[in-house]
Amino acid sequence: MIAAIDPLEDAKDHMSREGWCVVPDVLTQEQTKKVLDELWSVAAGANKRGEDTFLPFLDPNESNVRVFYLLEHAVFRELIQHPTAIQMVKSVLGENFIISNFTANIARPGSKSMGLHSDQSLVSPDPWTRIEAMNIIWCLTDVYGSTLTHLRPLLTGSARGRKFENGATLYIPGSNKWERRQDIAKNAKEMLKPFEAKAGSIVVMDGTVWHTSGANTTKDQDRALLFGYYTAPHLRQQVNWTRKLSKDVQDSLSPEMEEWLGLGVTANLGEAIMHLKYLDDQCCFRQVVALQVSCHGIQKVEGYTRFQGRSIPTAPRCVVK
Ligand SMILES: O=C(O)CCC(=O)C(=O)O
Repeated sequence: MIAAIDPLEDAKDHMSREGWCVVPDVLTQEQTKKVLDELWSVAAGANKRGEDTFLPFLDPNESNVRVFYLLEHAVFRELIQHPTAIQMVKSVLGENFIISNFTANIARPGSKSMGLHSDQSLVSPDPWTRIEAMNIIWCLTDVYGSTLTHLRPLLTGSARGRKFENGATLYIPGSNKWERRQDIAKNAKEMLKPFEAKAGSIVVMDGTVWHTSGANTTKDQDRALLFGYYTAPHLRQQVNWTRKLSKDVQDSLSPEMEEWLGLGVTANLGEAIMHLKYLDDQCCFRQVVALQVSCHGIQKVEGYTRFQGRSIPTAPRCVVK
């Protein structure tokens, strides 16, 4: 019997080996167009309010259009909690994560590469020994590129006809193993390869992969990508959502989204709640584990309680039979 192929399981497998994967057809053509239209409209609104869509510290010229604070808009709130995206996020970061940022980068013809970086290196110091950050990159246009542009004259047939470089994100294979800045290869620039994907796909990239935006060398094709940035809950978010999201939006959010955006009154209490128990209970816990093994007369009773909208195990209690 031929085993059924689960594309998402394949993607997760690729992810764990390479630090990235492509999941195709997450959005239909129609949905993709709707999101792209909304993106341009949000960008126009930002410009009208005098907000910058070009940041010189990020991009070498104004052909990159950056759109920030997408979560103020319903379409993008839907995307950040899209079930496929969340499934991929949980497969990398586990059940507990927060949303750090959600932005767009439209690389228009003439745009050039930003600085090489890994997303985790932007929010936490080295060594980066485990994955604590990741991006879900929504492709609103096809993205394609080639580091072999110089070979183009040598290509034949359809390969020659193929268009090169609409600014696909460029990444370095194996860079997810670099743990410190001194591990960055001297010839990093020559090692770059493009992520290629069709419009409507997501590229999932863990935060330890070193990458940059590609140069868009086409005459007339925009490359539009959204970057949904998720991290482990102990890393400070890039955006203070409490400050930035309007009251209307904050009031409309589900308890789950409130938690993912870190909008609760408490912030980094997760580990404290999980691991701080009264000393007597901690001693008892050890005893319980020991006694459970020998099937003695004590039971460990574990329950779950809600705290700040979150399910947490209660401290183990002992019941003497
Ligand atoms: O636009 C891209 O391809 C990459 C953007 C990026 O890595 C960033 O903005 O941090």
